[in-house]
Amino acid sequence: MAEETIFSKIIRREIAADIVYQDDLVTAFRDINPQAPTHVLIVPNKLIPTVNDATSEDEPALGRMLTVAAKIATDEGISADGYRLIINCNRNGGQEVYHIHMHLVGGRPLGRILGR
Ligand code: DGP
Repeated sequence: MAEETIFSKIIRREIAADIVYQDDLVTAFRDINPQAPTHVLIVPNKLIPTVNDATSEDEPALGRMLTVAAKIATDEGISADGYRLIINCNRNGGQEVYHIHMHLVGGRPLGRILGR
């Protein structure tokens, strides 16, 4: 069994977070250290540590993460100008919290995909 992270406690509302969306499969909440005017994390309610651990059974939740991202972008008023969705995986990907999460970042021009 993978070890729970702080995100499981946020999903269960045991610790505070600014939750902007939640349903049976996913939860979305504002990043504690925002990198742009909009910075929301979208996570599966089920603990899946990394993209490497995702299985075909997880596809409904993983697909929901994308459609919820689009909904939140619309709610935030950034869908027309655009935004970026990022999932980091393991050390070289810069993953810090081992519960899959998609960063939804926008509200300003983000430049090229990889900073140097
Ligand atoms: P990553 O590097 O992709 O694993 O990003 C982890 C993100 O999680 C990072 O941008 C900060 C955010 N984060 C970490 N702990 C908390 C927390 O307790 N609450 C919230 N809202 N965000 C957190």
